[in-house]
Amino acid sequence: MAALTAILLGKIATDKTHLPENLMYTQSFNVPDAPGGKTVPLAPSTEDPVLQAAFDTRIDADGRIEPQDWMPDAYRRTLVRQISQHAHSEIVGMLPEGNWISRAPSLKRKAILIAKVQDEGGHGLYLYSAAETLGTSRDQMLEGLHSGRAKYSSIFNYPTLTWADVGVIGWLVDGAAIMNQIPLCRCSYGPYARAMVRVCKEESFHQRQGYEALLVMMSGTDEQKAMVQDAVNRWWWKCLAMFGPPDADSPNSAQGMRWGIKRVSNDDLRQKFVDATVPQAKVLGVTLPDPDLKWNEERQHHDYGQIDWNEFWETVNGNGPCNKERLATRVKAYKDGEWVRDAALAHARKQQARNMKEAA
Ligand code: FAQ
Repeated sequence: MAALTAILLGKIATDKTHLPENLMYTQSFNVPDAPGGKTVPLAPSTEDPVLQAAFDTRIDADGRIEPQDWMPDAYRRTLVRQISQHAHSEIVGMLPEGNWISRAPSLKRKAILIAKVQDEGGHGLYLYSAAETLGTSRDQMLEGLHSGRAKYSSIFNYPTLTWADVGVIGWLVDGAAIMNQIPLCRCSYGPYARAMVRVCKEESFHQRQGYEALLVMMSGTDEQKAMVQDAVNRWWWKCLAMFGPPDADSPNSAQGMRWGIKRVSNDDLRQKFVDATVPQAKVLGVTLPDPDLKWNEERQHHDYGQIDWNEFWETVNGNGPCNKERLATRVKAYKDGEWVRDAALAHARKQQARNMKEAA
């Protein structure tokens, strides 16, 4: 148990598991850009050539773009798309785990879960704020979500059937989210990059709490162990799909990487996630449900089996098991909160009028 605790704290590797230092938790996964990662030619631009050249120079020098800076329309649109989808994922992502707050097995677990779900709401707020700096309003973004036009992460359209699902979401879903988001801390758009620093710190804690909850269950009864294994079986492939389609089928990747918005490709992040998770599963004592999963000495990576991309696209396009329920819950929450928003606005208007009167 002492060794497990040490691993959990991310401090040491054990002889038994050969976990390299810091491999357990992914706060440290700041991946250098692949050499040649910027070889994609610039898309032909219809923008002002002088402004465009200054923008390109800044991007090539790995500089940051800030809200007041000139930027091509396509760059702005890509950021609004990605950041708003990311924000939607955070607030829809509150729902599967929120479902277990009233049924958490102890006061301690309930308090942790409430804090985690609240953190996810906070991440949504930082991200909506970052997207607003690009000139889009929160109402516009929420309208996109509520009408089904905007996407959010596929992973949140699956049900949380048992308490073990909550632990597995922390371990694997937050784990995959961190793997994807650490490189976003170096995104070329300043407000997004800065929001991600705090988000990643919190997500790392989320992952640890999920893993710790699973470790406790895996030292329990046979039923508890079976419950964890069942949850891992149901979530594993969905987590691999979270990273998005294979690079060859990813229409946005090349340009996103050229602009320094994405830093690491969908497939490379997925591979990193698999490589990091295999030793964690071993420590936990669960089997990852993939008969093709094995270490490839030549590639120095794990090989893994085929992801069901048909299922992924069905889910992304609104036909997953919980899509309708998730969207209906968000729409209802928005409607139910209308009087709070109205009251807050009325209060702000009154305060502003009072301040103006005092200043006059
Ligand atoms: N689900 O060309 P690409 C979290 C769409 S936060 C649904 O590769 P891109 C925290 C994609 O939007 C999880 N749709 O696109 C948490 C595009 O459609 P579009 C969310 C997906 O943008 C934990 C189309 O497929 N994280 O978990 C998915 O270059 C626990 C083609 O794809 C982020 O949003 C998917 N999985 O790369 C909360 C991170 N994958 O827009 C609660 C930021 C792809 O053209 C509990 N986002 N699509 O109509 C990103 O890094 C990128 O946007 C990717 C997609 C990697 C998600």
